Amino acid sequence: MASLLRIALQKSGRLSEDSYQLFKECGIRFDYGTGKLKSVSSNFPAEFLFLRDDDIPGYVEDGVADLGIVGENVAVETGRPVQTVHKLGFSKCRLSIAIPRGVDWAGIQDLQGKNIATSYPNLLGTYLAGEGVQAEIHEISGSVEIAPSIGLAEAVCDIVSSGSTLLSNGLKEVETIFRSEAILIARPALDADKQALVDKLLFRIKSVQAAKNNKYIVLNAPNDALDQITALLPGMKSPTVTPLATEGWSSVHSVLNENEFWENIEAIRAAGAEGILVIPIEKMIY
Ligand code: PRT
Ligand code: ZN
Repeated sequence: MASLLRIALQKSGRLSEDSYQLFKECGIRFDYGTGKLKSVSSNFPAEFLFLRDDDIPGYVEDGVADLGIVGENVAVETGRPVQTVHKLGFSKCRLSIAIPRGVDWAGIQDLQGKNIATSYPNLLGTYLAGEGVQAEIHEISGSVEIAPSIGLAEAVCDIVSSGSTLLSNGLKEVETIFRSEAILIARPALDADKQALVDKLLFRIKSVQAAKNNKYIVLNAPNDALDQITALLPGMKSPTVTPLATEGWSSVHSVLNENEFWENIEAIRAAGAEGILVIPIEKMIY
């Protein structure tokens, strides 16, 4: 029987939409939605399992799933021996220590002998041990941010994204202990057939990510500034330069990393480029 890659995704939560979108952009179709526990793709040898994120590393370790998408925070906290295959760049957040706004903070040593509420006892415990701080860690599974106001703890250690949850609970962020984003995890030692499917999937994911980070640039350049302008537009190999109908001008096409584009755009314009078009790229194959 041909191999079927089993991929565990969060059923519904902060990782779900971007995970589904990623597979869509990779051209892999499957149904998901209310009540569905699993779904087989109609055009890729993969079966998707919809689970709670906390259970995904365990299912991947046990071989119920071959791959999974989780936050790095969950992968590290659960401590399961799974392999990180690729960082996916979405659901970025940080795990931070926060204390009531009115309390002074001189540094991590201030937590010596204090009570800290968190859903991440392992990550916090490792961090505090590394800093030589002995504190009482209270593991709670949700609404960590209310712990100081109900007298359960003097500090919290929780996931922060915009910071508004801490703010509205009268807390201030004082130390970031871990930075996280969604990652693709795999069961170590997959058989050759499954590994070949993982490689095929990874190739697609990398092409989608490269396309997102790059833009296709088209501009008109006076011929006497071509050397200067093309030097600012390295492209995948080198830029394409074709003559325009107007004497003394050329059209230059290239691909540029989005950050490089913003850094170089003033220099490109100053060199005489006109009619600059920046076009999104759907897939980018190296
Ligand atoms: O039901 P299930 O168990 O599957 O989901 P869950 O409720 O445990 O997880 P979910 O969907 O909330 O988060 C999944 C993953 O998204 C996390 O493990 C993180 O890797 C990542 N992520 C990104 C976040 C956030 N941003 C985030 N803001 N996870 C949680 N939060 C929470 C945080 O706990 C706090 O309550 O949002 C609040 C803080 O947000 P701000 O914007 O107010 O700072
Ligand atoms: Zn969860």
